[in-house]
Amino acid sequence: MTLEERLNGWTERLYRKNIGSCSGQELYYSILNVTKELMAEKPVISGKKKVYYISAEFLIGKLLSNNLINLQIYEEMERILAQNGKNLAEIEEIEPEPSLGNGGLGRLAACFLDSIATLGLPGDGIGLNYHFGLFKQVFADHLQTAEKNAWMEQQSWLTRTDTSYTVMFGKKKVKSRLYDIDVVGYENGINKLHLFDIESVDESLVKDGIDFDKTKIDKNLTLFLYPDDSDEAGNLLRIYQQYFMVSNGAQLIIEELEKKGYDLHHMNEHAVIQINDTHPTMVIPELIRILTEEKGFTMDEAVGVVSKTCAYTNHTILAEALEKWPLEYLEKVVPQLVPIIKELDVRVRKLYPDEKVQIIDKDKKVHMAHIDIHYGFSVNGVAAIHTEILKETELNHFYKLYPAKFNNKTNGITFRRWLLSCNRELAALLEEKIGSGFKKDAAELEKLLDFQDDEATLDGIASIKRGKKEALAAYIREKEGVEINPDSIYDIQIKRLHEYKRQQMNALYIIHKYLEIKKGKVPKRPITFIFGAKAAPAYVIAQDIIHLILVLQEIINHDPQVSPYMKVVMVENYNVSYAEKLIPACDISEQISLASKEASGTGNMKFMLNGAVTLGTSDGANVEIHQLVGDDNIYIFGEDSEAVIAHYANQDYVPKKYYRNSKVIREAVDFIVGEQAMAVGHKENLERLYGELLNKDWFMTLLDLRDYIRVKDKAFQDYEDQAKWKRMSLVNIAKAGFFSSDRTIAEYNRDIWKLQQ
Ligand code: 26Q
Repeated sequence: MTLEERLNGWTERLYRKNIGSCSGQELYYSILNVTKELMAEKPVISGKKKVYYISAEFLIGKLLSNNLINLQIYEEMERILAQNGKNLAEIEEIEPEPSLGNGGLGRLAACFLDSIATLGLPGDGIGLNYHFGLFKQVFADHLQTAEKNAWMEQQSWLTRTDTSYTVMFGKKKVKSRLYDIDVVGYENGINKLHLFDIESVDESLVKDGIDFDKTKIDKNLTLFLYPDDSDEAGNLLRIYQQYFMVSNGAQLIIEELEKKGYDLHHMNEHAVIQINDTHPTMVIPELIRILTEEKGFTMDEAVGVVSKTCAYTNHTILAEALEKWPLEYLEKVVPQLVPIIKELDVRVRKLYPDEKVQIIDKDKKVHMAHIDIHYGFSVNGVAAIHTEILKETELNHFYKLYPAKFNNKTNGITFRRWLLSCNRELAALLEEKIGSGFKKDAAELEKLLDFQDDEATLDGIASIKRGKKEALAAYIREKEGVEINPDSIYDIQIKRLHEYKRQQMNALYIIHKYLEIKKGKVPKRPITFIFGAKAAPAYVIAQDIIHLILVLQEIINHDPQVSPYMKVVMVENYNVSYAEKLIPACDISEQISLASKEASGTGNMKFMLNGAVTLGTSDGANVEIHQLVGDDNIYIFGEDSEAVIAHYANQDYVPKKYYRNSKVIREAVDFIVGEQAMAVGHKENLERLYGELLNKDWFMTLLDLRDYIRVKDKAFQDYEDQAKWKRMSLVNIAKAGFFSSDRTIAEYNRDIWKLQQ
């Protein structure tokens, strides 16, 4: 049967219509069903050993375009629709975006699933099916408000399975239900994303906004993803969610091993469990509990084999983000794990007296990362500098105990989504110039370097960028009601809102530029400053920073003297789909975290791949981008991680000193509580932010502000040398191959998983 016949079959079956008479919505469901059917016909990837990637977050984004690309039927589908007067790109818009992640860590998990399947490695994801995912962001009165994001529909990529397990919370019993999403590799077979849910979940518990009764675990367990990116303390519900995830995961893994007839004593020869940050850490004591209580293992045997099966990835060095749960919380939620955790603690104490490496500390808090490090066989960081900091500073005590466990796996991104799908025009140009090999081997992008002096290629890339900037302007006009100028420079910072990422520093630059223009110093070319960011609702200063940016947007865009030269837009509800529109249109990629604080960053890689130039600190993967493209093709500023770590150690950073010593800084900071801002914004938010910057500034905004202004101005100036800029853009694309998640996953497999191919 041809693809067109299949599609017609579905439109007839579902709606008694042919393709041409269907609405967009009807076509979306029909194509969804065709695609699911085609995926079901693909072979499941199998082998002697399989990786289970357990993660509280899988930020998968919309799936239609990607699945069509990986099945290699995108063009054909596009043609069939066009012949019937329909547009595939428009139909893609209809798909709701599942928001099953906060940001980087969740998106990384999704990129990894794509690459695992593409490399033909047996590997499934295990996570939770949050009904409302992360909150939907709505701006009102220049403030962020949160609403539920109902993304699940009758027909979707989820397939309900017959699998159901019992999960015990002490004496309380909950029944789970497994939903699966097929993950199809590029020109390869199928793996699964297993998302567990509860049968008894009750969506009506959620009334206004995102508030709900936190006590009814059997009804609320999978309603929301905890809307927190590493800042606020967790609560009992989060522990319930975590245990529910790992208990189901452990049962699924053991069941699969037993079905295949494997001896659980050799579990490590057939399964490897990659623990994505500490959120799934309880899988370790849970497996030990099952093996000892139900499978007749001695404690030594269970601890031995589980330790050979589990591997841990660390995504942060922020102390406040390292999970520590009070033992009494665990006693309340999962009393059955407490004796196991205590036993694991006793074993550590017997070997190592050092208080810093204990599992249960003197305040009776359980350090989840410590369980992973003692009872896993691998500990990896996510960028070279991050792993070095873990080894030398944050986890140095552990590194001394287990040097061989530590390894680096620099993050990556799937080029199927972040090039082939979101920038089809650029992908086509690349194919024309360097052939199609880069689609399977991203390192081949380097062939583009042969074209650095080729005008046609340089102009081709520039004109694609221009087209994407126009498309973004149209989209922003429609969604945000803001007019932006495609002739302006697009300067973009999109990522979760956090003080360490320093959106506030970017805002201070914007104030500085505004004041300059007011004084008559106008930029050669207009600049558009674009932000996208959600803030954890309980993270007060983050809310204040969003408020400031929205206030600046209001003031600047409505100032007739200034708005021809600069505009500010903070897009509402930034998510994966928005990123797919923003990234191809970007000229300058803002990666300005305080050095040592951003473990890796992955947006930086997506921008580079799409021809943007990075303006960044020597932090995370920026360091590796810098090494790859060289000094001439990146803008690096600010103090480096060693200097920053020394400031913390010596406690010698005093923001007021920088404020006093620089008129530029003073004017920018004072603007926050000046008449103009106060007239538009809220006194409470603005004053609190002002006070924070002057008196605390834990993430050292003022430390780097002057250098940031200097280097950013230089970047804007360089943009006027278009010959130079176009070459920079090309070099960035050519050097991005290293950041393919196919490379990252090949390294995980080579060094940690050791699956056969
Ligand atoms: C912890 C405790 C209680 C509640 C929530 C949390 C929590 C939730 C989410 C802690 C951390 C996260 C997410 C972290 C994250 O996204 N980290 C990012 O991971 C990326 C992939 O490795 C890196 O590129 C980023 O640098 C890192 O910030």
